[in-house]
Amino acid sequence: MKGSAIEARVRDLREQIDYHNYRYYVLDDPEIPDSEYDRLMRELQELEDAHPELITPDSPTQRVGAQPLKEFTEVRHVVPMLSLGNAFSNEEMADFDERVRKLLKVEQVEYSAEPKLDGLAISLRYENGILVQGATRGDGHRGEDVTSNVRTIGAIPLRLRGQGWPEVLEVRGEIFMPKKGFEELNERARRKGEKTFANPRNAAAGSLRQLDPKITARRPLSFYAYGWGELSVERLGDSYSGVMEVIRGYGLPVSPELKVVSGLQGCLDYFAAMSEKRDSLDYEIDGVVFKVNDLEQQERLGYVSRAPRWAIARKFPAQEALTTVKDVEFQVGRTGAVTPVARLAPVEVGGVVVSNATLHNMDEVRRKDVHIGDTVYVRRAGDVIPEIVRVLPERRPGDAREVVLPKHCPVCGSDIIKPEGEAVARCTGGLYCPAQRKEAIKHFASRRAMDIEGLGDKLVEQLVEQELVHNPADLYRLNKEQLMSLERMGEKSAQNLLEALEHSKETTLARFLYALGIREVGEATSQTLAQYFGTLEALEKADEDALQQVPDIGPIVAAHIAAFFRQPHNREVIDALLEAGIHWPTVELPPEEAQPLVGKTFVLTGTLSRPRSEIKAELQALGAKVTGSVSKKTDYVVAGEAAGSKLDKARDLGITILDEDGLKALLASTA
Ligand code: 9MJ
Repeated sequence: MKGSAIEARVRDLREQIDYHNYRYYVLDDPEIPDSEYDRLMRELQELEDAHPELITPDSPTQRVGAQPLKEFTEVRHVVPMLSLGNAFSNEEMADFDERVRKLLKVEQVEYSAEPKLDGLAISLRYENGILVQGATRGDGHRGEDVTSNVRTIGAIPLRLRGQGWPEVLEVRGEIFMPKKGFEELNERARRKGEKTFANPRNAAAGSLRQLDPKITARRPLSFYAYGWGELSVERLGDSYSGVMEVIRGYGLPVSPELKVVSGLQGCLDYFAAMSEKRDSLDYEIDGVVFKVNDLEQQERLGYVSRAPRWAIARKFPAQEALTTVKDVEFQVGRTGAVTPVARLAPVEVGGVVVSNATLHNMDEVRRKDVHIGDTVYVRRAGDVIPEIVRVLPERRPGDAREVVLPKHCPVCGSDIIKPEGEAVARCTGGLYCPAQRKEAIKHFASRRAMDIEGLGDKLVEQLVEQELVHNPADLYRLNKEQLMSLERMGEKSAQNLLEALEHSKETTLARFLYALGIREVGEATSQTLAQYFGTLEALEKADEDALQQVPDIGPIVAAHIAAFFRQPHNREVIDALLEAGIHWPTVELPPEEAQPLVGKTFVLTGTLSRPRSEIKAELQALGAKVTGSVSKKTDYVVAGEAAGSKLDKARDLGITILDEDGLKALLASTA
C-alpha cells in the first residue's frame, strides 16, 4: 500500500471502530460480531505498529497508553458537581412534588425519570470534540484527575460523533460495573485467594482509583451520562430529556430507561415499574432519579446548598441488613464441592426475608473472619444467593465459635480433601454420597439435559432418601406403586411422571452427554463432543490425547472426560440407561471425503481479509486442527498482512507458508 492509501485505511478503520462502538454502547444494537470488531482493531493496531507516525491520541488503540501515576492531581469543577436529595417513601415523593408545584405555581409538572445508578460520579471534559479530562466528583468542587483511567472505558468515546458540538462540553454521569462483570471479577479473585469487592459500587470506585491505567483497562466498567457542567454555549436544548438526546447523538451512552412522565402519579408508576424491572437489569440501581424536565423551570427552582431543588432520588429499600450468624453448615454439591453456608437469624433485605447466606469457601470464611455468633452485614442483589459482606468485630460475643471445615462429609461420612492451592474442598464419596447423588439426578432430569417434566428437586430428594433411586438409570425402573407411596403423589401425577420418563428416552447424543454431569462438560462442550465423535462408543474409547484434538478442549477437560469413562461405575450406569431404552438419532458426521484435511495442523497469523474464527471453522469442518502457536507439528501457516513472530518461526522451521490466495488454492484443490 502507498503512504496515502495507508493513511486513508487508518482513518477508515478508526471511523468504522467508532461507529461500531456507538452501535454497541449507545444504541445497544451491535451490527457485527465481536470477532469482526476484534479484526478491525487488530488491523488498525498492525498498521499503527508499522507506521507509528500515524498514531493520534484519539485513536481507539490509544485507550491504554499512559504510564502509572505517582498520585492523582486535583481538578477544580468550575460548575460544581451536585448531590441529590432523597425520598424514601411515596409520601416523601408527594412532598417533593408539592414543593415544586408551589414554587413554580403550576398544577402539574413534567418530570424526566431514569434509574439511579450505583457507581461513581464523573465529569468528562470534551474540547473541540476530543476527550481531554475525566475527573471524579470529590467534594463537588474539587475532584481527582482520572483521565488515563477514564480513557480505558470502552463506553466513553475519545472523540464525539458528528459535528456541531460546543467547543467546551462537560458531560456528567456515572461509571459503574455491570453485575456480570462484577461476579466474574470476584470469582477470579476468590479463585486466586485475593480480596473480593463487597459490591459493584466499591468495585467500580476501586477500579477507577488505580494509579496504573492498565489495571483499570482490565476491569469491566461502563458509563451512562445524566447531566452536564461547563458549556461554551448557552444551552443544548429546552428540556433535560432533549439535551440528553443531543448528548446521546454525540456518541455518549444515556440510559435507555430514560422517560418523561407527568405529575406525581407518573413518578409513582415509573418507580413501581422500575422496582419490578430492577433485578432483570444487568447493572445495579439503588433507586430512581426524577428531574423537572423543563430547563427554565429548573432555573427558577434553583438550589439549596449543593442539591438542586428540581431533582430527587427515590431510593429503594436497603439491600443490606444487619443480622447474626446462628450456625455454619456445609453443603455438598453435584461435583462434591463442600460449601459453607451461614444460617442467619431471619432478616428482611430489600423486601425479602433472608435466612441463609453462602460463604463460598473456607478461604472466604477466613478472609472475612466469620465466626458463629457474629453480627454481620448481609446483602442481597438481584436473584443471586445472599452474601455476608462483613463482620462487625466489635459486636462479637465472648462465646463466638470458629468455623471449622469438617474432616468428613456431613452427608456420607467420606473424607473431605482440599487440594493444595485450590480454594474448594471436596467430598471424596462420589456417587456413594447421597448429596452428590441427589444433585447428579437433579441435573440429569433438568430441562436442558434429559428434560424429565415433573421430576422436580423435592421429588428427587424423596426418591433418593427413600432409597428408590441410587443413580439416573434407576429412574427408568420406577413403577406406579412406588411413586404413589411418596408424599403428595397421586395416581395422576405418578402416571404423568412415568409418561415423562418414557418421553425423555428419545433424546440427542449432546443432551445425553450433558446429562451425565461430567465435570467441566457443559452444554457447549457436549455439543462439540457429539459433533466430533458422532457416537458414544467413539467418545468412550478416546484417550486424553485424542480428546485434546477436539476444538476448544484443553488438558483439564480432557482429563475429566477420560477419568469419567474409566470409572467402571459410570460405565455400568450408562449401559443401564441404554438398556432402559434411551436412544438418539445418529449424528451426521461429514463423510470422509469431505474431511480431506484430517491430520493437518494450521496456524493463522497476521491480518486476514475475513475474521479468523470464520477461516478456523472452515478449516475445522474439513478435518484440520487449528492451533495458536507454531511448532514442528504445524503443517501450514496462513499469514496475512503484517504477520510477525509466528511467520518468522515458521520460516525457521521450514513450514509451508500460505498467503490468502495460497489458502484459497489449497481449499479449491481439496474440493
Ligand atoms: C445517577 N446516579 O444515576 C444524577 N444519577 O443528577 C442520575 N445521578 C444526578 N442523575 C444530578 N441519573 C446530580 C446527580
